[in-house]
Amino acid sequence: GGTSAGSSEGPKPADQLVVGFSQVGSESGWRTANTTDIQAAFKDAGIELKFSDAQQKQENQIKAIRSYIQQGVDVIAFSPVVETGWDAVLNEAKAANIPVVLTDRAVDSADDSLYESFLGSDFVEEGKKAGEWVLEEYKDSTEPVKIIQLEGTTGAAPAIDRAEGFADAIKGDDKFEVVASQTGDFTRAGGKQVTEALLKSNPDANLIYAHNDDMALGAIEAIEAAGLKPGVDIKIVSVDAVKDGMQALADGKINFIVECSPLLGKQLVDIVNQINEGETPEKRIITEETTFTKDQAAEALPTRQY
Ligand code: GYE
Repeated sequence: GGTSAGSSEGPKPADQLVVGFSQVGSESGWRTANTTDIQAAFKDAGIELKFSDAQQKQENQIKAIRSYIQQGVDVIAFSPVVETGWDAVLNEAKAANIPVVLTDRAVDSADDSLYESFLGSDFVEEGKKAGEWVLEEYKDSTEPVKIIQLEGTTGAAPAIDRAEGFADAIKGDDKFEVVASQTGDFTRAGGKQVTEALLKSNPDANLIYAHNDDMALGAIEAIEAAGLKPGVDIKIVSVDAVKDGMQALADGKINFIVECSPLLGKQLVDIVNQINEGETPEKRIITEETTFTKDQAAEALPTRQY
């Protein structure tokens, strides 16, 4: 145990700082890139990073956070697998005087003194961008557009918010109908399985909106197995823009991708340094992101980092 960073004793040298990071899991290409980037950034900064993988289970994250509290780390960072249920453990961190930083995903807590800063994307905006593409793509069509939604992990901020932003964007026009919506847990296997089942009950679906590329890639397999052409018979829009997703977009199997950057490592190190210096980091830091069409994906692929 010891004194936490940014205490009255002043900042610690980088090589004496210890940060505990509880990662969601390794469910997707996005997550793998996020883990790699965070580990590399702390290595570069010469700051020790204790890392644990919660395998998409909240109980594992709570255990990891408790263990970081017990070890008296200087800062705890974590990407909450779901939004709710964090108040107890975050109050324990607060009582131990250990600052907490949220990366990537939000918590749904009324008390925002339980964390110093939240670094990550605006998922509602991402969903909105996906929906706006759909509006544009079908603007000349008078036929109904039947949409299957592949949701991310139930209760996770990106699943809740990407559904909300998308629904908001398309709600003005009755021709758009979400005929089925189920979770594929942000995994390729989940996306494949759910698409297989939902194509049987909705053979006339026109479009799949996947909350991440991995589920879209699983959907592609299911569509092909059903003898249909992904990107043509059934259009696909997804979120992330990881390399495999971008390749499928360049190949015409996905039609549009909204970017969600996993490269949060450098900014997380900056926040940790600010806390260590006794400064107050910004409460909400939003990642900058773009969108990709087929041609833009082909152009970006050769230099894509993740
Ligand atoms: O979009 C998905 C991952 O929380 C933004 O989690 C992240 C999401 C990302 O599994 O691929």
